[in-house]
Amino acid sequence: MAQKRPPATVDALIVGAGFAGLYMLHCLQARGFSAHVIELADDVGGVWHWNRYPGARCDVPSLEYSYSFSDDLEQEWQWTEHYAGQAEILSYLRHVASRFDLRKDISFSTTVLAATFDESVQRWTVTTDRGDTISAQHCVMATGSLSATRLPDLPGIADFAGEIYHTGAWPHHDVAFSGKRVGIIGTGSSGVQAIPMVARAAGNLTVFQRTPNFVVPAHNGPIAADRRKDWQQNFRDYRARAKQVGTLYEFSATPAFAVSDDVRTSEYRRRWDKGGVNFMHAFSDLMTDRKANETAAAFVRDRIGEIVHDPLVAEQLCPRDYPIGTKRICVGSQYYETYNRDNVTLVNLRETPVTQISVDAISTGAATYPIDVLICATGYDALTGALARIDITGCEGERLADKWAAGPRNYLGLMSAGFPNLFIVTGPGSPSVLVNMVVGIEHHVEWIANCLTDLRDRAAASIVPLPQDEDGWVRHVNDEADKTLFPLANSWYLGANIPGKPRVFLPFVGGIGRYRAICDEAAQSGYAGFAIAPQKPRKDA
Ligand code: NA7
Repeated sequence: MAQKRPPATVDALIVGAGFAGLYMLHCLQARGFSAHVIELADDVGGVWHWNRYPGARCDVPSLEYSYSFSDDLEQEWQWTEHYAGQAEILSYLRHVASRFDLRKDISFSTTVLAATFDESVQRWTVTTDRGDTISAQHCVMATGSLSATRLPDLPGIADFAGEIYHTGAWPHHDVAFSGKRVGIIGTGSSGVQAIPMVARAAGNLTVFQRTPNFVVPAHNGPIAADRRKDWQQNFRDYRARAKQVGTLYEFSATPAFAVSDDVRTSEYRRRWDKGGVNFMHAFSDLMTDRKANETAAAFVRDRIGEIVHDPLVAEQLCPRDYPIGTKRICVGSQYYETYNRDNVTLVNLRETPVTQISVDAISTGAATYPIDVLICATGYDALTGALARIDITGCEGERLADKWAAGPRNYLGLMSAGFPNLFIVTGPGSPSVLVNMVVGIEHHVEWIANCLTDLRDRAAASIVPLPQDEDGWVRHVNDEADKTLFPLANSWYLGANIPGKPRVFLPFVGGIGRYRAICDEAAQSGYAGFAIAPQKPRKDA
């Protein structure tokens, strides 16, 4: 099918047609800007286009993991389950694209290769793999926080001759598991969701686990009629609160040791029985006090011991060397129960690392496992990976990749000094993956759209953060992380999953409410911390 080509000149070029890119396009068009989206995939959806692995679903409740900008959309779209599956979220995004007539301004199946800032005209020149060259006053990177997939660098993996899939780049055809010997590497959120589904379908399943994760039950199901009615009547209040807190969990103001052991355990039990990430908000100090955190970790380990029949397997599944929540907590359905199945084997790679992958098997020091289908649930180059795949060059020929070689540097997570008119949605230095992504996205998109409108009103050519304010923000992001337990885990929040990636805590842990206030203040103060350049008078004027 012939693809729509981008215009040669545009006010704003947006990269990515997921939740962020679609809303950015809608917002800018509503304000009278010319805007165009370049999207790698052949349709909208972002990560929900790619993550089609069995069991893929969002672990933020669907009523909240959706746009709040349109009351009509809110009322007309009916989510079926408390936690929506991938197919339903993708249908929603397709519906949004059609309802707001967005596809006409999206070039699909097109990869942005490079973006270069031309200081003489204060514009970006963007090139694509289809030979397009676009001149844009502004560039918005809506490239996703968890979109740059990563295969494990295990010896011999390139020799494997069976079917091999990454959960984040799943094929669009059905994958047949029946009677097959399936191996899965990785036990993060994606592995935890896929493992029970694949175990039911496969001949046998071998799970290769490097680090066990804490998994709380989802207890997913249809949205109850009274819940739906309550949401439809009160959604404005709920959405307003979500803008301050992210997801509407039951946040506790009580420290873990302010209550008796019995009261604490029954609170964990109540939240466990209810399901979801809400578990992590049982007490106010779980992410700041190691001993408090350990009470929650011990509760989950006790549940693992109860659920998993084989005590040796249960022990292998128990995380012991990092605080709960410092690697992203997983939400599962029948995850631990799956290890009671006769056709499931757990291999602990800490004890017996992979020594060789051959054409049809994975070997560890202790055994060889014949494999027909290999699933890599091995995660992403988080927050910076998708940006790093584009060759971005700012003022004085500086490349973003070089500037960020020792860790990302930006102001408010939104813009980087030396790269005028380049905006990043939910990137490093913003709350990003620590809050409901859609809440974060709506905030960024609206801030950027307001900023572009202010610039137009002032007849300004460009905006760029000041280096000293950027330095202050980078320090603040690190200081905030250091007040928490997060730095104690080797997580992708710190880039620890990518060999050679600098160990820097990437998202802003200070909360979306505080972050929102800081960004609002920057805008209301006339963009303190930024330099705004006027348009140069035209030669013919
Ligand atoms: P994650 O959370 O990064 O999980 C990746 C898993 O893969 C994790 O268990 C890793 O172990 C494991 N892994 C990665 N590389 C290897 C190698 N080389 N050998 C063995 N095991 C490996 O990615 P997900 O896709 O599950 O989830 C990402 C987020 O997407 C999720 O939190 C949601 O927000 C959506 P490790 O822990 O590094 O030892």
